[in-house]
Amino acid sequence: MRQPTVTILQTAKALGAKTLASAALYPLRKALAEATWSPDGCPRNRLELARAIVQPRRQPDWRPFRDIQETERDSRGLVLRSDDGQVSVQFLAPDLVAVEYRMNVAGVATSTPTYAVSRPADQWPSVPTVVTELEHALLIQSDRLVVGIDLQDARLLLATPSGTLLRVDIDVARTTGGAIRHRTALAPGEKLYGLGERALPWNRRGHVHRLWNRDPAGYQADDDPLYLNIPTYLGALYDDGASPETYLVFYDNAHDAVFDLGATTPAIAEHRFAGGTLRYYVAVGSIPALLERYTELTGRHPLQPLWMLGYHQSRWSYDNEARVRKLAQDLSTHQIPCDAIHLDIDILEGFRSLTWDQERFPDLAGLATELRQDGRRLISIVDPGIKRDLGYSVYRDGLRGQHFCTLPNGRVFHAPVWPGDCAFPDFTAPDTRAWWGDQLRPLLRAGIAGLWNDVNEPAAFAAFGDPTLPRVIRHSFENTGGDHRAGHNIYGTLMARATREGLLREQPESRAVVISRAGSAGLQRYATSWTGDNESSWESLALTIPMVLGLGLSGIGFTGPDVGGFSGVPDGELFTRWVQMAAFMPFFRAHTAKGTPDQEPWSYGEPYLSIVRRFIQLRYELLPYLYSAHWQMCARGWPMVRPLAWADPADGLLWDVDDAFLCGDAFLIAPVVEKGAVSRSVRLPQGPWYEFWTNALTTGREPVRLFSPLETLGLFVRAGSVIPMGEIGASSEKRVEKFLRLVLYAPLPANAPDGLVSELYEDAGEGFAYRDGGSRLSRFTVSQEEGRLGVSWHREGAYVPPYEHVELTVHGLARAPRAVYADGDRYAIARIDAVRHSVVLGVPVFSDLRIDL
Ligand code: MIG
Repeated sequence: MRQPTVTILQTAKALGAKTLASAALYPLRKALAEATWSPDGCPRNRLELARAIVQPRRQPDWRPFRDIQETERDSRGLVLRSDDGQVSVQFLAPDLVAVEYRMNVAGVATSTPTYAVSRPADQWPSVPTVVTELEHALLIQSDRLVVGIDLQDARLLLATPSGTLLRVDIDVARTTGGAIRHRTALAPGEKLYGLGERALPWNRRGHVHRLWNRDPAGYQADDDPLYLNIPTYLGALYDDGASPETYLVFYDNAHDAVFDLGATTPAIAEHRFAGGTLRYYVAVGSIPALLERYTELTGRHPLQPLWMLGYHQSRWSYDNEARVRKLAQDLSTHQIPCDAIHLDIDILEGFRSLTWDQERFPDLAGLATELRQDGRRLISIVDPGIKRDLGYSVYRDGLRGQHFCTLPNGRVFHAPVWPGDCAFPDFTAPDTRAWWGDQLRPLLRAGIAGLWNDVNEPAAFAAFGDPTLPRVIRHSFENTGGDHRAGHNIYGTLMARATREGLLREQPESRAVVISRAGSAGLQRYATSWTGDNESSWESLALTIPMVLGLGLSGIGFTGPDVGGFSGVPDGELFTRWVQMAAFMPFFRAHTAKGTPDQEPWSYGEPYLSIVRRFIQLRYELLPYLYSAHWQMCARGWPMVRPLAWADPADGLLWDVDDAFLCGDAFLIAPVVEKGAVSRSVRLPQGPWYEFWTNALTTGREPVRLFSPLETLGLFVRAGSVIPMGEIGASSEKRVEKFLRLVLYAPLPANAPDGLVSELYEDAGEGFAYRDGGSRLSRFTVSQEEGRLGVSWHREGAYVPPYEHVELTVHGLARAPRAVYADGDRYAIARIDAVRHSVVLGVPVFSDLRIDL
């Protein structure tokens, strides 16, 4: 039996008969709304209405786009015109091109504003290109990309200057209804990655993907779609032996879409959109370069406060003050570091969003202050649906200000969610976003430090069918007008935007913490996310890796799973394995459904508690490293959780690994994802790599079997890395930063990675002083010559950290060093660990370190 059913039944009791009845009726109400209004928002007559109900969907009749009659060169590329419309090719950078087909379709509005792109074409520097005219074709090229255009059927191909074909069109077509289809040819060895959050293997080729945000009410492997869909994917054209050519394509169209990536026909990728414009971007380059470009276009995560990287404890729900206090007490008793406690919907007054129950939380502000003494913060859930209740000020106010989504006749539309019938703010309206931000004030003034945006697909309770708003619902689109077909997928993104903007207005000194379940391309500018209602099962644990990888390759780098699983009950072993893995993912939160037993680190007794504590502590020791990896994400769009192929793209076998991942530049995590298993095998990228617990060395590019009993996690460190570490504390704020710990993994003479650079980013961990020089970037370069190991430490930026000394550990030395010099002065070795070939010593902050062997 599927476990989510249990959850629904359990929660049904809490809902009451009225909401249940309205969920049962909702699919009919929705169908009726959709049939009553034609796509352009006009009421239908009775005959049409009858037809629309009886025959809701006609088969689309695709018409290809063809025959270009006129070409016009402009500063970035070309515009080509035909009777069917026009095509433009614009270079934004030598390695990034935008292609747009504007197809004439009578009576169909084809464009709504883009909410994905944050840097439009006119904000990119111009790119020198060369155009070559051939008989029935044109070539336009930069020094990185060639676009070829067939003038007869208006098809494109994209290639590298050396002739590798990246994307080859089969055709571009549309229907009279305004649907679009773009088909491209797939090469035999081509692999495809991304598309946001999917319960599918990491390589998306061979699957049909729907891009329509959906609350699946619990999901398992292969369920599609889920909450957060992104029309972006990365292609790797692997040709035995060499590094593959990699490209990224992003379709800037948030309509309902289906991407059939070689499922129906292995050699064809078919991209169908229910409406909008066919505008896509293609970039070429290495994986890191592609993510840099993609996030230059659609934006990056803003820096999170350091405490967001701490451990979060959640459940549905810690539903009264005494329970939250008890939790905080338990965290202290069991010495579990923790930075945030989450409050779920049971804190609300009758499920009214943005409120809290005064009886169960009589002094929320007092509670928040009390928790802060240990450096712990409260995060509160905020749902978009506003209960239909004239006695509830948010509803009254929203009605008065016309902030809710309406039917084409202007009437506010209501759909059932937790509180019963709800109205939905229209976040595509600028004044509604501002209004929403103001509604957050009471929660923020009560000391809530972060907001968790749930059910913003948006989800509605429907006994069957698509559990969301009808497609005819009207949206403002910055006052240009449009409907839910275009407004659905961006709903979560814009709710997150309104939330972030509200937070920044109310607390201009704090980095706004927003966690959003749903979203679309560009969500990363406003929020972090998590992988929704997973299951307490080993399958679900394993699925976390491809899900987080896929999100990261789609620009959403700050995510993580409900640790332990949301629905169902993990045993101590499963919970422990989950903690171990998620300790290396950006969002590290234990969470579980209503009605399940306690799912806290101490819920399983020993030996689990000690192991779990050790890993949460390790997370805190690694905060300087993790914060730096998170900074790379914010500065360059590199996700913290990366595929193994990132480190060694030339190794073709790594492109299929989705049961291991990299965390930042230095760590590789190969967790056990099978019940009872104490070992597993993994193929490492080119090394050498140190096994973390033993310092045993592995060269990489061959499968290794690793012994991983429950006390350990498969964890490797890249040779030549310098890992910055700190101390453990009750929370990130309570750590003592008397000195920095630098852990150096010596490169090996055999294949010393030449000039491998490790980065350490530091700032105050909160606030915006980093924007005015209040940050510091350190670069460590390790070099090795005969009998000598050198570390150079280059620092940039004015931030002054609280320490002056460094505790340096060097692993992997063949023998005890003869002498160690920091900036010319000799320092004594404090400890030698002969088993792990390590030495430890204290040195001041240095620029040059020399170890004589
Ligand atoms: O309809 O707020 O994914 O984390 O605990 C379910 C209750 C609503 C879904 C979220 C989950 C949360 C739950 N929510």
